[in-house]
Amino acid sequence: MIVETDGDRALRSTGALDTGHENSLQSAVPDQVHSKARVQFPMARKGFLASPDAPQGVRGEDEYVRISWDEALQLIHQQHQRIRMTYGVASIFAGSYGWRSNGVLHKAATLLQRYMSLAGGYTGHLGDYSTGAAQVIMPYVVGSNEVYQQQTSWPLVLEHSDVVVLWSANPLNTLKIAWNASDEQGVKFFEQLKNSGKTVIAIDPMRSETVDFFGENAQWIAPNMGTDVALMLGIAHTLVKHGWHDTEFLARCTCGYDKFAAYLTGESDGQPKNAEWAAKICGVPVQTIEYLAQVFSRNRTMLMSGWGMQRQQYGEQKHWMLVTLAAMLGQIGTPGGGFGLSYHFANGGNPTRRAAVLGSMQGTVANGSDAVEKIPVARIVEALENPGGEYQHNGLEKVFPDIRMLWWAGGGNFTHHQDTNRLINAWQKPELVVISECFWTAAAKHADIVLPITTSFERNDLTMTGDYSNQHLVPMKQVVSPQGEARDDLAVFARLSALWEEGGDARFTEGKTELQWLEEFYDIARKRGAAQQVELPEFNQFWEANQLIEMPESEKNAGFIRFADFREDPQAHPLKTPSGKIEIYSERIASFGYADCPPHPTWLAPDEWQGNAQPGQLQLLSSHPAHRLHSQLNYSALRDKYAIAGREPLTLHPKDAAERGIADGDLVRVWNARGQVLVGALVTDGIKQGVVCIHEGAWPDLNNDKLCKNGAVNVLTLDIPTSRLANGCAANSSLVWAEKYLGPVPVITAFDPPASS
Ligand SMILES: Nc1nc2c(c(=O)[nH]1)N[C@H]1C(S)=C(S)[C@@H](COP(=O)(O)OP(=O)(O)OC[C@H]3O[C@@H](n4cnc5c(=O)[nH]c(N)nc54)[C@H](O)[C@@H]3O)O[C@H]1N2
Ligand SMILES: Nc1nc2c(c(=O)[nH]1)N[C@H]1C(S)=C(S)[C@@H](COP(=O)(O)OP(=O)(O)OC[C@H]3O[C@@H](n4cnc5c(=O)[nH]c(N)nc54)[C@H](O)[C@@H]3O)O[C@H]1N2
Ligand SMILES: [Mo]
Repeated sequence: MIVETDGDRALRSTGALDTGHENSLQSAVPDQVHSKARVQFPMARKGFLASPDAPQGVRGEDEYVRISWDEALQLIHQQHQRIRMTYGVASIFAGSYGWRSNGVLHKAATLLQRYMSLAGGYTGHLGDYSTGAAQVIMPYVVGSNEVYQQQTSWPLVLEHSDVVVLWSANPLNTLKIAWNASDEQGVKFFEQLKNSGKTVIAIDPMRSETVDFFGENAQWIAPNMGTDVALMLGIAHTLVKHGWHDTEFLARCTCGYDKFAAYLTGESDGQPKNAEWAAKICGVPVQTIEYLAQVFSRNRTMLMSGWGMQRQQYGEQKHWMLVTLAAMLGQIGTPGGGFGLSYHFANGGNPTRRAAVLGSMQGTVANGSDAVEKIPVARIVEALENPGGEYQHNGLEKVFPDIRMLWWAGGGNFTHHQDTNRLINAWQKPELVVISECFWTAAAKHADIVLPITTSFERNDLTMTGDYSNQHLVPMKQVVSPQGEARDDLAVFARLSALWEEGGDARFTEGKTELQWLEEFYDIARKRGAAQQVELPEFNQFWEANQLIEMPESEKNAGFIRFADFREDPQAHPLKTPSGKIEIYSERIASFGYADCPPHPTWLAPDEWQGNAQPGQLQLLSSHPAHRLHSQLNYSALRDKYAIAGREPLTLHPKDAAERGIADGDLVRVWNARGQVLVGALVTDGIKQGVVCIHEGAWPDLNNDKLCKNGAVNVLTLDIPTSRLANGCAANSSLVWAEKYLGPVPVITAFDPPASS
């Protein structure tokens, strides 16, 4: 990004890479840095300050008091020591999950863990909210996670694929970000695809930004939410019916197909999973299912899948069945055929460069401790509710630790976690909650101590673009001074390390300043680059120049085909599965005996879905927002691009709107037994009837009636695991009611700092 400044304030920002596609998220820096929602000073909750050993009051209802940095850090240090001594290492939760800000040095959660590793360990987390189900099931099926791996290269897709299927994927929107900086190349490839005349099919209950982008060049097929496994089974059955499946590939490269086939034909349970059966469940007509089977099997077909459909109850089944379908089509390992689970994320498929890759900050100090315990990331509330409780995870018997202290740095857990009201109750349990934040998020407003942190524009850092491509090495020079009393996470944890033990700060920082760290990470890149004949200038020269460096292309990588070696010779290049082949039936998963994760892909009806909705209930989709990164920038002027009647939009079908007397632009109350939110109606035929969408990421803002004035979707979502295999986030599995809102119109207070004295 390029930021213009007058030395004091950030004035304007734009993307540094000219792609011809505006990325709205790159335009909001001035709003971000100078927002009135910034935390200006260290603050403590009144009821906590009154008796820190035995905090009083209710988190979320209390006033805040300004304190000095010294007071804040002393208080944290004393309580951290007390709690660790009294309840043991596992009582300290530092599994702080979240997207933080970009950069190889100022990584908030990593720095928190580094401090905790010096202090003797902590409870951390397993997995993530993004691909909770897919990343656990895929290793059983193909021996690798697939969701965070380089994809068959785009040039090959453009050359060889005839059909590209976007299954639960909205790349136009989700490619705006990457875990590193975005290399911004993905949309260009989708543009070439659009202009190529190839068949593009989008399978999504919502007509996404991507479907709109393709316009007449894509077919949009809208299944009921959560029913993709049934749809895929219907397609698979049709393949078998016509003998269109690739028996040679199945025999040579997969194992367990026969057991799955018995289920598919109904031999094992009496129910053939034919197109008629599937159509009733997924709401896609029989002819369309047959058409898909025909088109997929007669053409070179790439199934590009996003992740929204696995962020659901039984999410594990989705990509297992997708891979099974791809195996039946027999095109895995061909240029342009098979499946890919990361074309919509981080510009997967943009070929990897010959690159000088930066080093980065590590979460453990020398001779430090690691996490002593890890809980599946999306089970945090269950853990708080049920200390000592036994649970299953991925074939293991586990026990929830007794968490007494929680620290979040770089994550927005009050927006990212499901069932906010349940979270707020569980959140009262710990003895100390610390939040390191740039903004007064809902989590900050439910903390005991809030520490004001710099944004990435107030400090120096480095990054690569492209999680897979390593296309550029980028300087991230400080733009403005720290706002208010904000400090870097690095400085905060170095100071706390000094309080923890003599010389702790030197142990934490290894005696290096910010710029010395950056020089070290840069020198690692220089060495790595040299091994690939990529030369970088000296650090000082690079830093002075303040220009990104583009890495050279690699012809070899531009020809990368996922699973090509395996396809050619499965014996010589086995997968890392027990059989070395694609496992359509998994003996290992069978051995766990989980009813919620059977040993081959299976249609399981969710607890809350269209099939058991009461009259008037709608399925709730919470896809990722176009003009935010989750909760980040919710306060910014980008809001004008999406707000309806000043609120978070509720996308709903004209028939669903008419049945409820709701018109476009009306205020709507959406509720279920878990909570209620206020939103603005966006009435459009761009969504499947019976499904409504509220994008994830609006900040919770509950009034006295527990009505969320700001439309935070997780007030409504169900907090259950995908299954006991992965324990992933299952946000997209909820039913809601909706009605036109006629009550007094409350003012949004989400972005106001809390009351203080
Ligand atoms: N209903 C529903 N819920 C979902 C999802 C969904 O699809 N539906 N998606 C899930 C997914 S995939 C994800 S990844 C999560 C995302 O959840 P998060 O990653 O937690 O979301 P962010 O809003 O990016 O939160 C990052 C926070 O870090 C703060 N921050 C930024 N930089 C710094 C820094 O340098 N230091 C410190 N201390 N703080 C910083 C920001 O101000 C912000 O509050 O949400 C999940 N929740
Ligand atoms: N602009 C922007 N980009 C982002 C993010 C962001 O917050 N903002 N977040 C980033 C992060 S952390 C992640 S994990 C990724 C998320 O990437 P994804 O998980 O792929 O994104 P989602 O928007 O949750 O879902 C993608 C599509 O799946 C559809 N979908 C949902 N349920 C179903 C279903 O049951 N069946 C079918 N067929 N389709 C379904 C949704 O309508 C949506 O269009 O995006 C990343 N990119
Ligand atoms: Mo994510």
